[in-house]
Amino acid sequence: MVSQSKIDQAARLLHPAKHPSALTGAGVSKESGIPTFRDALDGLWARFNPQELATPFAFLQNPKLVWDFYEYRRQLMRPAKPNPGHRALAELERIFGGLPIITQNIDALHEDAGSAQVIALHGKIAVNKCFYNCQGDPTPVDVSKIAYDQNDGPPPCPHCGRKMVRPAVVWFGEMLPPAALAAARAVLHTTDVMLVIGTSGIVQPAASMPLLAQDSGAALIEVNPYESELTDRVDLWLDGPSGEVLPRLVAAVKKLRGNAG
Ligand code: BV8
Repeated sequence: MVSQSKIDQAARLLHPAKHPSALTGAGVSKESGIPTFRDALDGLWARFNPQELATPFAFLQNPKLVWDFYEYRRQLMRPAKPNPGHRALAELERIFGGLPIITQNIDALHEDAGSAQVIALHGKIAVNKCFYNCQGDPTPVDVSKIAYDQNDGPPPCPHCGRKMVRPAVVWFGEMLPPAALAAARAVLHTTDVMLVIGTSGIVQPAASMPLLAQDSGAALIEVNPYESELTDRVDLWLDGPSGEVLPRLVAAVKKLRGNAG
């Protein structure tokens, strides 16, 4: 359990922030029942490395395998609800009058929790598109409107007919959406305190973002039960689960603000 003195220390660091922000990874959704990337996915998928499935090459090689991998993860994410960690971040946004969240997650749980300023670096798993972007980048496809054999791999694109509809997420080896990158970069230049929550700090360019913010003068507060690639660079490490730590951090900030909230 993270000590109250460390929570209070983090609150003193966060309280005076004029432009607080957050960078989140899969760990913030762990307590919503969604396995992180580094967790061994259970059953069939324990045999595969997600990083080898989340690439355009894997999809070209075996569209059905990759499509089924995402259908499986959609099944895991569909019932998931925001946890107290997501809700605490939405409350901090209300307390500070704004708190942009740069997220690596594709589960949309920050939006579901009420956060209004979410920058989804890697897209959203609930959205699909034509692999060839045959009508322009991106060519969204609503698969709920397509009758297709669910055992037969990806549905056909309603425009070009090719059975290469894919999740609208950023795969390894693919560029991040320019609009998301630009929005994230604007945050990195202005933020004065960044919460770095539930990320191993391995995947680029997301993993460099806290360090770029720090170079621009931001203080970094990490929330993660385990050490990450960023821990030795942050100003304060709250070594506990975000669903437990973040609500305590909100309470400590509110206390400093005389519960004005
Ligand atoms: C790019 C969407 C330019 C898909 C994801 C060679 C060739 C090509 C590229 C590269 C290369 N070498 C390096 C690269 C760059 C590559 C990369 O970073 N590779 C890594 C593996 C080194 N990046 C890219 O390819 C990016 N694009 O660079 O374009 C380019 C283009 C061509 C050639 C060169 C460069 C695109 C990266 C985006 C990939 N898509 N997601 C999908 O989800 O299926 S990334 C995916 O993995 C996630 O979105 C997330 O970003 C990442 C997993 O990281 P985390 O979120 O941190 O999750 P993780 O499981 O790792 O950690 C969880 C953490 O939570 C842990 O620390 C744990 O302790 C903690 N935790 C656990 N419980 C809790 C908790 N924390 C709090 N509370 C808890 N309760």
